[in-house]
Amino acid sequence: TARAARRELPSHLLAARAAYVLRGNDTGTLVTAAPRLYPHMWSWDAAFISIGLAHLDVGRAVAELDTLLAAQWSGGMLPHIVFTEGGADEYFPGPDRWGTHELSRQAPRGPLTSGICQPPAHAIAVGRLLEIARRGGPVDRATAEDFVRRSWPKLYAWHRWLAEHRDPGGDGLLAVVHGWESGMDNSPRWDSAYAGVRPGADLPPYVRRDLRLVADAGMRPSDAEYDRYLWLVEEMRRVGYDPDRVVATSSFLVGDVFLTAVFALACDVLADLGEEFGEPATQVTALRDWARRGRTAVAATVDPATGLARDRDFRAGAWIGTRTIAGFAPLLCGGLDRAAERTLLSTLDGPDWCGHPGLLTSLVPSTSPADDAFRPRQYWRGPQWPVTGWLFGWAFARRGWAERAERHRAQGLLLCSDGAFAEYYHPLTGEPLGSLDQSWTAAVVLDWLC
Ligand code: 9YW
Repeated sequence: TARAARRELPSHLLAARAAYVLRGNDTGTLVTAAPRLYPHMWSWDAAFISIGLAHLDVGRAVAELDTLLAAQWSGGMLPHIVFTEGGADEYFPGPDRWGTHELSRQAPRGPLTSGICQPPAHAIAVGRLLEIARRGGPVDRATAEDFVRRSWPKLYAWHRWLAEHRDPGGDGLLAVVHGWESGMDNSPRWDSAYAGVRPGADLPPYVRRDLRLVADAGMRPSDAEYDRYLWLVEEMRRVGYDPDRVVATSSFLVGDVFLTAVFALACDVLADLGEEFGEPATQVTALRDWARRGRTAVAATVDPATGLARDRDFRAGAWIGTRTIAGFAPLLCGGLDRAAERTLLSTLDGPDWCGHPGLLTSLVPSTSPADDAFRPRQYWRGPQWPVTGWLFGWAFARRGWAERAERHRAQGLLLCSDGAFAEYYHPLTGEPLGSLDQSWTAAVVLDWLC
């Protein structure tokens, strides 16, 4: 069987190897997302990576988030990529193509960054980091507590930016202006919205670099997809990355139910930290309010026919009903009534999802194995991603579903026990896919193990 063919490392070797991966990808001030494919810092990767680092060295974990926060735009946005100097030629689109430092007054002049954002998992990471540090000695504890005080206002500004500039419907469903912002780059969630993006004849030419670095181009997005990705960047350049003009002009504007759920969760975590650390009551109240609005908005997207949450294409004025992992967003943040939540949980456990008879492990696949859009080897079109597995497991524990969280952790460890720390895995065979030695995979494995 597929399982018998897989090597399974014992826990202590797996942990040692995970630590080695994080060490190997560490440039000193940041851990690159992956050794070759992604030689920079990605925003939500940095959040998960800091959780893994906290198990090894709390000071280093704090430094990771400090590096990201140092790249925060003056308006509050945390950029989706912080570019390392050395890696600039290795990855496309790099800082020249984004040109944020030349085109936007809000962008930092150094380090250079991209001009979009990613899901706000950072407060979740800070909360977890503090928890881990408090299990250590007084120095770890003081380091983490000092960091919470230092980072809280910046994280608050980041959340406020999302609430103020990314809620075009005014109901709490936060929008992305690029599939990259969702963190699920080529998910079939975005296919219909991308179909409405028409790259102009004046799209400046470019050369992809990612294809040289994966064994099989079929695991990566297609060229037609890349043209659209780059066209959206071009549109943003033309309005100087002004947040409201971007929302007004982008040919891609989609209410992202998964990002909104992460936001709602992160707002609550940040509010909890704010209460504990005596941050301004008005700001704590604002966070609670955004969390509530987010949860309500997520619940309101649920398709009465399937029970799954949906994204909202604001340009087309249409719901997006593709069966992807985002359909389970309400399980992350709550907000459903009991009956609806029970239905969604049984869908999750059922044969179209985690209970699919062909799956090697029961982590949530990125796309339903029962859907026509399912491609088991292709990126966000079917593979299981350890990092989203961690997020669901953590949320289940927070929601009080201890047994479900524990099952999730065991299944995640089983998937990752080959020690390859792949970016994503074939859900039917467990074959490691995409980049190997991916930092956030190593990080979540460390957290699962410790
Ligand atoms: C790209 C770094 C990033 C993740 C995203 C993932 C992928 C980058 O890698 O996107 O160039 O395709 O989709 O979520 O942050 O790990």
